[in-house]
Amino acid sequence: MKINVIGVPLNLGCDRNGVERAPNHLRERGLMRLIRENGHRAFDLGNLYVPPVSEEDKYALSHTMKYLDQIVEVNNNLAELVYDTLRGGAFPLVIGGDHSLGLGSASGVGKCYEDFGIIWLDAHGDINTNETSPSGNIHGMPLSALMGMGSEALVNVYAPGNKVNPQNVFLVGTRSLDEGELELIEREQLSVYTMDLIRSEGIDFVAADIRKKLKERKIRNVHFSIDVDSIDPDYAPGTGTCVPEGLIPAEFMSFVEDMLSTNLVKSMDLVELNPDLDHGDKTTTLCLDIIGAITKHL
Ligand SMILES: [Mn+2]
Repeated sequence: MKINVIGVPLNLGCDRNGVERAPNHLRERGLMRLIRENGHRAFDLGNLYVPPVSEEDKYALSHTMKYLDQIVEVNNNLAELVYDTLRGGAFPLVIGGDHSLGLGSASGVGKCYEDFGIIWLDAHGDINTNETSPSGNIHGMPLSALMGMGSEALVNVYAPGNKVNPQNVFLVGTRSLDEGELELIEREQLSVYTMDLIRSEGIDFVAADIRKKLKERKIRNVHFSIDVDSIDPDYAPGTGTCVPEGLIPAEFMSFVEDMLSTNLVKSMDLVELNPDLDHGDKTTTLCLDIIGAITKHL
């Protein structure tokens, strides 16, 4: 398969330094070689440009969303690059950077496949809006914006209006939700597979249920967005918003392989690795293992 690696050195969505170093950090530890060893034609498209901005301008455009202007700009460019990659018959592998980039990558997928679904593997919901977000950090808002909720500036990135039907969204590994997010889940009847559910029913049950729903809803294309914080902090400490009681790596890998075995996954994000917060190279090594496992099954 032809794989285009797209680096997004974006930290404005989490408002914390370090995560922007992840794409190059992974490259320096053999990212491209690893993908090619699994038999793919892999191209490194480099890093997207992130406009410089001073901290005192973080609320320049909005008093509820930090760095709105810059994040919209980066996501608009990312969407186009993902769209072009798909149109060119390649698989976009987007390396973050913070999770606000999910808005751009899934928007690019949505232009290519109108009826696509999203699997969001994450400790958090990332479905706050600018009105419900306790922090104003946009990395907590991309998934609601993709469903057409919240700030118009985010909803209308790349193309006007919502990009994905809430029925086609699957949250997995969830264990930290804000009040507004809980309300949105209830209102939209979102498919949420919490850690509590995974602990009681097992990760294989969750994967089977998602496969069933993908089939029932006739979803033939999936964007798979992976936040490193879905994994338990004992194994993946190098990320900005750790939440205890996460997936152990074996469960994580099993779920990822199960989803890839559907052959419906057309693009992926791997986000929120922060080398500055890592214990040695523990989380980086795990991320490389994950990318190895992903590309083995593509
Ligand atoms: Mn996230």
